[in-house]
Amino acid sequence: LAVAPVTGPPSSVDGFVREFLNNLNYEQGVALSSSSPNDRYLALAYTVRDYLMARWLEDQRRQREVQAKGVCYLSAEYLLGRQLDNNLLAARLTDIATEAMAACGIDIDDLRQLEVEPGLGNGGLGRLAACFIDSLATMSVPSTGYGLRYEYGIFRQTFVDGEQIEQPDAWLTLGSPWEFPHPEAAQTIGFGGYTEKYDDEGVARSRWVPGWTVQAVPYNYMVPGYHNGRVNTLRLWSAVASSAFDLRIFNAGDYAEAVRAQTFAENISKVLYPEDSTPQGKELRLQQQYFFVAASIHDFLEHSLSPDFDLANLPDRVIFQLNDTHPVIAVPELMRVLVDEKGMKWDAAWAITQQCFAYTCHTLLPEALEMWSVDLLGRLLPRHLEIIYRINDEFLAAVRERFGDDEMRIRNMSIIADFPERSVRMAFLATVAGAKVNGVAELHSQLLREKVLPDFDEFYPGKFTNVTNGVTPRRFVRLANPGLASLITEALGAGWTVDLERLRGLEAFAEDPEFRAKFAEVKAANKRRLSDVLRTRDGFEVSDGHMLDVMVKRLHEYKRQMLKVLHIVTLYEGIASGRVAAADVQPRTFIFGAKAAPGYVMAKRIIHLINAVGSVVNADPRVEGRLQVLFPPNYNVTLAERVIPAADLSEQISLAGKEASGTGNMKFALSGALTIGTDDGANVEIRQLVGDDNFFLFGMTEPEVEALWAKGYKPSDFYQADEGLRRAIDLIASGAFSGGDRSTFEPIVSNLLYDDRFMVLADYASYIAAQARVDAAYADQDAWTRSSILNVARSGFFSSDRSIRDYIDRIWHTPPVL
Ligand code: 26V
Repeated sequence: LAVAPVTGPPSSVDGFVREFLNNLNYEQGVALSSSSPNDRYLALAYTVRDYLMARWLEDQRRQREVQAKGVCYLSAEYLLGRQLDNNLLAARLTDIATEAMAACGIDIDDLRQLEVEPGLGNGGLGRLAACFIDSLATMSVPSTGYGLRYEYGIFRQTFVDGEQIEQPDAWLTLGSPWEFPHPEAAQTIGFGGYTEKYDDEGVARSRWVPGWTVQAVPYNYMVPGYHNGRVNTLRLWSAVASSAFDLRIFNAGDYAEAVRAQTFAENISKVLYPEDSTPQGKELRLQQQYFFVAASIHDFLEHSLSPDFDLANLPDRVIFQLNDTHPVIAVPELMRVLVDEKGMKWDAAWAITQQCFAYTCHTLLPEALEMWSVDLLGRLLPRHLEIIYRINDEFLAAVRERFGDDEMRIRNMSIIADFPERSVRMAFLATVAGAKVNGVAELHSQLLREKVLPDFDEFYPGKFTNVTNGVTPRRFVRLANPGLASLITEALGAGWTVDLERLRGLEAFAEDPEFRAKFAEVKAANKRRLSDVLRTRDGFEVSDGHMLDVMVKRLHEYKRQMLKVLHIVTLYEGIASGRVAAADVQPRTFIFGAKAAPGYVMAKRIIHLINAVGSVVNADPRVEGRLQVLFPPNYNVTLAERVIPAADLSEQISLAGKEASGTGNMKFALSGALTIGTDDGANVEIRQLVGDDNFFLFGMTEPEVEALWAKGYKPSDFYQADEGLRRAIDLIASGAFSGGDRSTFEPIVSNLLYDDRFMVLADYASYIAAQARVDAAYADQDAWTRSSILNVARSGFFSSDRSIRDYIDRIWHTPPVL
């Protein structure tokens, strides 16, 4: 195999300039003098690519040759963020590229701004996948990320009169320099049709005859490790019709009909699902899931194994990690391939399959646990349904053998649910098939075992484990927080980027006034940077001297943005009513970032309310500018990278037991923000590590939540009992934030008073008290800075490198290949 020579990073600015001009001339077909900013951005991206290419080709060759066990990470979402800076950093090209651009009269910052981030994910789950592939590459673990190349990623959010409007995210329009299409490596994916039994030289066998097929075309993305010369691959699949159009129909003049099949097929990778509320939507989503996992499994078997490989040894070569239930249809697909196509005996195939999969659960909310109706599955994937039935029959037989005919238990454990309609519980299927099942934070893993899947935990001792989430320090410290990164390097030397526990060394510096001053200056500079971004992006002015109180995450009732709103309204009401002098209020800017699923009506109302409260509070002269509410639209990874480093206070206020982990919470702690949070998800571990003195804890614990439900929760009792709460809710109900119209936010108010599934009112008093402690603490800036430094120093545990190490030790057993 011919491989380009492995070159190191270019040692000279000249070399980079030459390569850049080459790309501008020969790839973009323009001269520097007549090039557009986009031409220049693309040429720069191509140049960075070129320097990574030799390493990439070499690593692809090695992964095939070394035959080590590797990870196939199967995820429907990768929320990558911008690539240029990340790839420059990984390849040690940042300085050279900056100088080279300057030599061409270009400010590299202007080009950075042009990159449209690939928003191929909804939130934490997709961003986690992106952090994990970064760590896998940095730690030299043989691995491939597999997913879907959505033509439209997460919608672009705008506000019209304070209400969310969704626009399609056409991220590919101006060219996508980071991807490499490989149409020659396309896989054919079947759907529909029927199954049949046939006689194969005396052996009774089954096979699937699909009714229609789609081509899956892979697009490869480089995933460079940090400073280690490794480049892994992210492979995203795009759907292309098996035949472009029907020439007979076309010639007869019905052009729309002639391309109908094409449109239908290509819809599969058209758009990322922000929800799944319609039946048609559901079917398309199942198509997406099967499409990408089938393509990925076939791809792995075809390209990563030698032709004479004995499939009995498959578990020595691969672990397929299921990122939530979205890829779980991979389980019957591998069984189908092994049994129907490779002619393996069922029991042997099942033994292999059970060693080749592991499952990560990312939620506890029952409505988020996927179920597929048997009717739909049977129509779309008839053979897979048969296989699932057999897996279930054998599993339930084993349960019977162990526990007797305990029908209640059998019904509770069945992969097939009978109510409300007959359907497949994908989380159960993943649990039965997976070698390991993990939750994403200690508390979540414990609740998963004890509350969601207790029968399975009993039946499969040792199957359940925890891997607490993490975030990549490359993107979220080095790139997003360069000031802090330099300060840390100055204090501790350079190794911390790949060994984040070294941040512990900062503890001593927390006692050094000079260091504290420098640290505070970094935070101030980050606030100015954010302020610049919000000014150009949204026309906002961030006031000097304000505490930045930030809540950024998807809009969901369980995350309780409403609790934050009630806090703001309480502060505002105090001033507006004249009971509190504005001068006595700690100046704060509240920043929200949140997208609501387009069909999630209550979430969209809450967005409307936040904007409405902001309009009133920001414009009321009585507030004297001491409270400010900013809600920049379209929160995404790019904005997160500016907002998080500037934050003073991190809002992590979900109802205990509802947030599986959270990962934003970790990014904030690593940026020196102090957390106000409940005892939920990874907050628990953050607080244990940073210490109670450096964390504002409030709210009920998970057992207290359970006890209150058991006793009977009446939110109106809390409303009656708390004057501040009453005033805040009454002000919203009065129409004060809706031009006097009482109906606009009435559904929010009555939901809180009469339903309040997430116990906002029950935690209100405790939250307000904690916020008072925040105010008091912030008044002593030097002490706050000390706490802030300790947050950074003690958060090294939350590196995604540590998460990956845990996956390797507890689940994958795939040592790095150096
Ligand atoms: C999905 C759905 C879909 C249907 C409607 C309600 C609903 C609610 C939540 C979800 C989230 C599903 C999976 C997910 O994104 N989980 C997030 O995963 C992160 C990474 O592990 C974790 O930090 C977050 O706590 C968790 O919510």
